Amino acid sequence: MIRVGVIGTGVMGAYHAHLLNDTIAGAALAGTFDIDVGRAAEVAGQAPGARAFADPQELITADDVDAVLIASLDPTHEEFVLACLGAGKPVLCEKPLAPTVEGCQRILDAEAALGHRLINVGFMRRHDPGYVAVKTALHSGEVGRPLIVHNVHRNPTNRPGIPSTMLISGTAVHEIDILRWLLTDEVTAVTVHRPRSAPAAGDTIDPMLLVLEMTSGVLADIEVFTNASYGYEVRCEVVGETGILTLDPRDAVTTRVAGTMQQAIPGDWRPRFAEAYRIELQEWVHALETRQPSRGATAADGLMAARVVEAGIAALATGARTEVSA
Ligand code: ISE
Repeated sequence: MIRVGVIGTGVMGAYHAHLLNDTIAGAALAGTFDIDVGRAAEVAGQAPGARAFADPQELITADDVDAVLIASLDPTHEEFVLACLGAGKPVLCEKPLAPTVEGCQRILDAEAALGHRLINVGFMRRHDPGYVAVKTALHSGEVGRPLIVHNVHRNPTNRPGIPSTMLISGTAVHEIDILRWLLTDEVTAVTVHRPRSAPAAGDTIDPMLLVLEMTSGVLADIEVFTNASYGYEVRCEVVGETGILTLDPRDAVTTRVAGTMQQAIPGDWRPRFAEAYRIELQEWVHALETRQPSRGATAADGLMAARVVEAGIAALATGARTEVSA
């Protein structure tokens, strides 16, 4: 049984805590920490045997915590991941690994100095059955080599006043990671185009369109629109030399009724990626139980994503094509 401590019990931390308690075989929720003490206690209170810690370092070093899941605010990730490495505890950190390239590099160096892998980054789409099927089909060669990848990432609403850079660091970062993984390729340069913004976006630049150049010569575009009103939607289409691969919505049922053809659209990412989150956690726990490396994203993947995000943020500010730092 892997006893997991969860740091940060906001939306995602509480979601993971419930999965660990109810669904994941071989795991138990051992404890929680949150700056909102009441919230940490509430989440721990739903799992028999779990307790709320008053101090995150205490949770990380506790004898009855075997592994740590970090879902706290982005700027806290580096400190907590480094503390996990210091305590020799495996850690699954929600994206981003750290908000800056330098922070990710410090983490990578600390893990390398330990000599064995302890870090996983929560890029859950790598575990989504739909994305896995697209990757399998692509690598089977049935559509030839990839030429272009179109991506769409839409949320119904975003927090008012959110910095425009967050559309790259918090939203497009999922596509950035999935493109690297899907194509087994690296991003070399980013350009960000900004159309007229939606009124609902206020002062935020939203939507925006990123164009990513890959080492192989593949071009990828990512539409990010976080105030799209109508629902949560993620799309991916790979244009190959001899055919097209399209990611289909999860569990889609089309209803034909009263002269219409309809499909429900989820309100946020949790129903869309429920299976991805479950598989991600289950595989992480299984890998820890069997002492095997898990196939989730590594600290190096977290660093590569941060480099592309950094280039994207610079490209947004200048409007220029920006090369990704090596
Ligand atoms: C959110 O920040 C996430 O990280 C989710 O995974 C993503 O799918 C969602 O669109 C983002 O807003």
